[in-house]
Amino acid sequence: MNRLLYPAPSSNAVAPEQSNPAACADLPLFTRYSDNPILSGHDWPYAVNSVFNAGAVILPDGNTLLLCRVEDRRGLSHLCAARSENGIDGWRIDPEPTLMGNPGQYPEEVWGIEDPRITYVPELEQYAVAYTSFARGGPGVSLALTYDFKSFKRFGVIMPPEDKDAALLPRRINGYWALIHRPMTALGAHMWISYSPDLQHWGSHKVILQARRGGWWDANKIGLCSPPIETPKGWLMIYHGVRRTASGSIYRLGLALFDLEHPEICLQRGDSWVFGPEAPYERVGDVHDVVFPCGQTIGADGDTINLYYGAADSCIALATGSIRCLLAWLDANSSAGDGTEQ
Ligand code: BMA
Repeated sequence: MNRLLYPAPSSNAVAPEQSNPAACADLPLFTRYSDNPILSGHDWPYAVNSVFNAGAVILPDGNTLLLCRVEDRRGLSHLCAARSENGIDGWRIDPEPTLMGNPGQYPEEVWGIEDPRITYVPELEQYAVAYTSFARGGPGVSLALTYDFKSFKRFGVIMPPEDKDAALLPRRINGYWALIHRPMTALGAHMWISYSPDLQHWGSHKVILQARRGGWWDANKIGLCSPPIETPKGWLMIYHGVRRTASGSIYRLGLALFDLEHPEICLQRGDSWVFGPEAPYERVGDVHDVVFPCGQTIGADGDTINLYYGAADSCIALATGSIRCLLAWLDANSSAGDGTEQ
């Protein structure tokens, strides 16, 4: 059994030292929790279809909060918070939806809201939740701020359709807020960064990572998973690549590292995927062959990463790894630059 005991993680700081990077540069980089999945629709206090793709954060009291995407029995999604002391079990789930689409005021949310990414922003002393708002025009990116995951200040759509897979960086870059997102453009489905003075008005848009082409695992469509992790070597980003096959798409995860003060510059990009659907709950569900993290927490040691991911669009699972090992693996297994020359 690979059941792991977790200390209550208390900080999101990442330890600066790499003690023995070579010792952990091999796959697998993530270990699945033995009692996965940790949450599913059966756990919910009200009738739902499925629960998946959750944002994650450690609260000041040490509890882990997951802001889960819940698909109701009409097929529309909302967000619902679940809290746990150890981040594994004993989840206390809000008795009602925590954040619902509000199409009266925000018509872009008429078909629901999905896939939240949470960033704690020390300057604002609030959490920023970037989520997908879904309406006739397609998916767009919306933003809300909250102190407590009870009341939310909504900014409405900050990136118009078609756009999704967004997360805010936790601090300003050269005086501007920075958002990673994935617009669909004539160029394809690539990851971009945009900057804003006030979180409402966005510009200076730049592509930061392109989907590869041909037979690559991340050909044609990629997107950010959980929010970028600030490490001494750069912003570590876990991203998904979508491989289209004759029997459907396979969602797998890869790693890339970006410059700390110029996050549009990709320093390293892993060649192979580091995590993909293998377990039965990842392979079979409402959408087969999907692993889709929207959040992680960092352990008290500053190194352990607890990755929370939606599995097969049906449940939430947990896998753990080491940030030092992820960085060491990138050193040993990346193409120069952003890897799109291949
Ligand atoms: C993506 C997103 C995710 C979903 C995935 C697989 O485009 O919509 O919410 O988990 O597809 O269906």
